[in-house]
Amino acid sequence: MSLRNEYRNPLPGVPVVESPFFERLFMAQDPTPEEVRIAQDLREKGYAVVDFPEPEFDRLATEIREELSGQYDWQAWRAGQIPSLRIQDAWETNANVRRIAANQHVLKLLERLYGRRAFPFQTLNFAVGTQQHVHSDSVHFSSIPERFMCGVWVALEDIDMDNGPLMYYPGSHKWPLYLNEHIGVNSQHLNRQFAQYGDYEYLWRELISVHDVKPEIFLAKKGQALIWSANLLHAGGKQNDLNRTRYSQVTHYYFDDCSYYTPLASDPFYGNIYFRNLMDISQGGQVANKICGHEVPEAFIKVTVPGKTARSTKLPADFDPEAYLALNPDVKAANVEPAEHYLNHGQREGRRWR
Ligand SMILES: O=C(O)CCC(=O)C(=O)O
Ligand SMILES: [Fe+2]
Repeated sequence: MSLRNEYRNPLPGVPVVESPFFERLFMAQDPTPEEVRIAQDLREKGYAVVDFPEPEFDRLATEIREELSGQYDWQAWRAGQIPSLRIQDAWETNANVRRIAANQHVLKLLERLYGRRAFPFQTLNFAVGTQQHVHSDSVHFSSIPERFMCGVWVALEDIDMDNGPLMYYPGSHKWPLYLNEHIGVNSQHLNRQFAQYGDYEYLWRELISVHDVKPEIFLAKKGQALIWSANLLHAGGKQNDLNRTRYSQVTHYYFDDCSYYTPLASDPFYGNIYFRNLMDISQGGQVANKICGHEVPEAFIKVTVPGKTARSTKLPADFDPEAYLALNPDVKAANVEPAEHYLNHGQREGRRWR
């Protein structure tokens, strides 16, 4: 009987690579020296660099660049009107993008690192640097139990200091997940979605400063990939040369048997959970939200849709339908019942009624 069968993991809800029982759990799988190196890098630094395990990578990279280049708005980018050029979920129409996202060696590796089956759920294809502010993906994509998410970023051409390299802060993945309640925001009372994002950016800058961590820069060669942990702080470096491209693909992965949600728009103990309705890119089909082997009841997912609890079901005592329509000409033009509109939409949108 193998060690794996004898040892009962006391924390199955913590990714193996981030578990206090890592040594025992990971080693029981008889990893190769390369797998041990990757696991230790992820555990200690929050990222690991690998050669993308696809023998035809060069051909795929060239084809993806050719196939997608016409879909970007180069004019707006060169005019400085948009911060980057990206296509979300190109896997839906592009077989090469899908093939990279669903690479079997990557999926197998992630399964061994995390202790659960991995599945790709989103792709982003960039033509230039993202120049994204430093951030943790955990405010966008998180899971219960937490940290069962990772990104795999791969260079579709050589990257240097002038075409917006990826940057990251080693060790920052070990910090707690700081969510709405920690930054003192109830997302249901913001006047627009994600309005608190600037508060997160301020927090991340302050954390970097107080921990005195220095960024590392990934000067990737075509075909080199970087796996990052859910909570690793990372950013897109400045693109100094606007005439250059920086073709890259990011695939975001989740793991089986979790609930998947967006913390930015969730305040669970206030009754709002932005559950995600995911597609498994590798196998097709929807992925159910689960907790410890049980599907989250549909009724719970419905009733916790953000926006519901912040709504009052009563009209203000002095609500005047005529005044409401006069103050909101678009509502009037839509020819809807004013009181109903106010209760279902207007109050959340912060519309005036007097
Ligand atoms: O490619 C980059 O510069 C950053 C991408 C990123 O942050 C992400 O996809 O999560
Ligand atoms: Fe990110």
